[in-house]
Amino acid sequence: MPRPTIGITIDSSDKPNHYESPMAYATAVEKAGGLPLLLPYRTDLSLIPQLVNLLDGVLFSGGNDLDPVLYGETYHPKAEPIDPARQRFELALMAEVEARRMPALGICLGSQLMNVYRGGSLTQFLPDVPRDAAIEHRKLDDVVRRHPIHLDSDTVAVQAIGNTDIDANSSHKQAVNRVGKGLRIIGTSPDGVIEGIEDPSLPLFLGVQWHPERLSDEADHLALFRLLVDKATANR
Ligand SMILES: [Mn+2]
Repeated sequence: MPRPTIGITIDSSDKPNHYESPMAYATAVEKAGGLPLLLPYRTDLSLIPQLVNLLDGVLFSGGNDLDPVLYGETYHPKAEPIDPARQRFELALMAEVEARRMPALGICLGSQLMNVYRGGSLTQFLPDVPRDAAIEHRKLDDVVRRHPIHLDSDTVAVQAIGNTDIDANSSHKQAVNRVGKGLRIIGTSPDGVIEGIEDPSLPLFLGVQWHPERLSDEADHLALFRLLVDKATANR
């Protein structure tokens, strides 16, 4: 049987007028049994339905910071703004994917997009938020940090991973604040930062704040891509 096709959103490059995509996303999808297909965001929005016709599932990838005007704020001084064209495209793509009940996995920015798309808000800069035994969630000085995440047992993520407690990487300064409509929190770090959300009423609408694609040689993290591929297979 042919593999399910998983669309992967992409980013802009520091080089003007160039797209960029960390290879780890496509590699993880392929390793999990999917056929990866990169989605160029300068595509006219009217072509999104035709693009989605090609797909069985979508991976909303990482990137820079959403425009906080979407949740009634202005950019934090430390913000690294997303290309507005990418934001526009991905919001329209998410609406199409949701309307079709197509399986979707959001990673980092992708999970933040899911929350903001549903009317939620973000904490723009975690170091501003006082909390007990605060963990550094950012990648600083090229040091990749890891921290535990506790996942709710009653979630598809835990069914797929087979563990409620995982060791995840952390490379983010933002996180979900007010949870969007129809979403629920599926996991938190020991200092209370929201690390995952889902809409349990859809076949798969799951967002994670960590970067499983960079850990696809670890079973707990590859499991999320297997989940996306399995749901995409079941849904076509
Ligand atoms: Mn984290």
